[in-house]
Amino acid sequence: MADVLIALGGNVGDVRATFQKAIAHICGMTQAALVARSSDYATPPWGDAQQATFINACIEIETSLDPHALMFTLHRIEKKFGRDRAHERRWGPRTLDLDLIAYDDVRIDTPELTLPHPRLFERAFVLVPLAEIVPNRLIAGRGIAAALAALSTEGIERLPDLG
Ligand code: PH2
Ligand code: MG
Ligand code: MG
Repeated sequence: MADVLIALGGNVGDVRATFQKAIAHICGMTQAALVARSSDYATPPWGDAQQATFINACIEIETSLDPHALMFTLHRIEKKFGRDRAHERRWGPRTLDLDLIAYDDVRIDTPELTLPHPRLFERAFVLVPLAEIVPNRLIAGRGIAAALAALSTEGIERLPDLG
């Protein structure tokens, strides 16, 4: 079984409800066990400021799917929740974004998939939820808390559990 970190994001629709359902689909469709789930966070939009606040979270799963099969399944789940890759703009609004952040300590560099995620260490909206669930995990030899210390977390707000 591989230990996998996945980042969830979205800013269209009832994103927190989408996350709950998407996590169930991820576990069901990838024969995965959910090891940890972060809180949901409201985060200022990154890359393109002219859009609604995002919700972000991270999960840790254990799965036997290989990285490409897992990525393909995550794309299918995005589509199921209304994601339309053909008509969206880069860094723009979306219902659901599922990013493969790390897959054990595997390194992959292909046009379809780069592991670990190439922009992970630039994004507080990924590192804050990751720090909550895997504070001591090293990714590409870097600690999450140390990477986070170099970034601004201004405007990132942990949301109360949905109950
Ligand atoms: N995703 C984007 C663009 N900008 N900003 C935040 N805060 N969170 C995201 O998940 C995000 C973003 C496109 O994938
Ligand atoms: Mg993303
Ligand atoms: Mg993505």
